[in-house]
Amino acid sequence: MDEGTYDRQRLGQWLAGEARGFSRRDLLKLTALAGAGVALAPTAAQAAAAPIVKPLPPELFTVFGTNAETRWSALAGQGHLVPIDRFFVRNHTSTPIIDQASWRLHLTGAGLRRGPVDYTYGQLRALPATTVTTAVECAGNGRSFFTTQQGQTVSGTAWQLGAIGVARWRGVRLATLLHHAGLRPDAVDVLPVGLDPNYVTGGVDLGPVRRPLPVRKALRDVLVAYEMNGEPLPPDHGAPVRLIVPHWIGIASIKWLGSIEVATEPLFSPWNTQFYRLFGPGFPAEGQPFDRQTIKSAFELDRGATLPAGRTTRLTGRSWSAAGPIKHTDISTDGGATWRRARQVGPGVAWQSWELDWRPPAGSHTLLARATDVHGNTQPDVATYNELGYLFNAAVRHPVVAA
Ligand SMILES: Nc1nc2c(c(=O)[nH]1)N[C@H]1C(S)=C(S)[C@@H](COP(=O)(O)O)O[C@H]1N2
Ligand SMILES: [Mo]
Repeated sequence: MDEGTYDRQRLGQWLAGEARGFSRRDLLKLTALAGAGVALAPTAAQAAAAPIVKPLPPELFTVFGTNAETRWSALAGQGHLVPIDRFFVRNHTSTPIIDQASWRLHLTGAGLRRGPVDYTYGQLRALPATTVTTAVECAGNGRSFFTTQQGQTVSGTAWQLGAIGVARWRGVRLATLLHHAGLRPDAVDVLPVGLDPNYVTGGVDLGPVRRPLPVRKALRDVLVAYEMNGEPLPPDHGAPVRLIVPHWIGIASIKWLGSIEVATEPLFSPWNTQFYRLFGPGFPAEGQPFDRQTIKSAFELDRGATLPAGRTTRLTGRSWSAAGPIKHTDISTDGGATWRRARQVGPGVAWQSWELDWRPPAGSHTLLARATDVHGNTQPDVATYNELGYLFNAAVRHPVVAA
């Protein structure tokens, strides 16, 4: 069964009340509360903590409240991986500091024959390790372009294109832990739960950040990760241990992992019902579920950057697709009137770097990059509108000035 089919089946179960965790009635109740304007003060933990621990110098990051996106100009001249000092951070509340020595990962639930099981950090480290180079990308990456490029109103963090990073993650396959704990054949969903403060929004405490995923995906390629780019996972990226769910939207990759429930019935949380569904014209009233990221490209340049007029400049950037490797990227330097194919450089793992030489005449110019992956997915001119501004995949108009 493919991911889309499973999501549709699960949606049917949710609508029929055959699911646990966060029911359709919970959602309706919440929506009514929010409409009544009930407000909750942030908890002491939320109010006191600095949302992000690492330095966020303005040449590397643009900060939005508890979140920080990478400036694409900060990736020029960098290698294939995004160094930790410039990797974007998306926090619903704030980065918790967790004591590695007393930390445990609890595996629980009716889907385990030998559960519940607790793992210490040392026990995880002693299990066979796997390394994977993959992206973490927020579902809302590129969201601001729904408004600035398409004139549409969306809610959520107004990311440009910097809510993505590619790193080398090392850890234990979730499959190894599930089999060790005696995964039952009738297990269907797993629910990873974060140890950061509860998320409070619209006057309601939604509990800890958590989002279920099907056992099928959990067994395929999900990593319980304790290293990032060869270093112990840093606090902002989930220390001591986070999930890495390749190709899926960033919210699947739960940071500060505390427990994983393995259930024999479909599970729901606000993060696969109220959020991270597609709402709006053309979508079902209850929202269309989705899990995978899409296809995008970005120039390693600030928007509005100044380039030397009449001199050859090497334009560089990267393209990526959650569906598979990038086949080619076409570049326009005249607002989409004409296109030239970029030269691909370096490995095409998780994303593909490219470059193109260009001698701009003096004046204002609009650059565009349009990627195509090996399955023929390509970036459209217009992304499909949805109220929460997810999955922006259109080619982004990038203004520069030559002087
Ligand atoms: N526990 C927990 N996990 C979380 C989040 C969070 O706020 N709390 N944010 C999610 C979202 S929305 C994204 S996009 C990624 C971001 O990972 P990063 O901050 O390491 O870049 O983490 C995900 N995992
Ligand atoms: Mo996200």
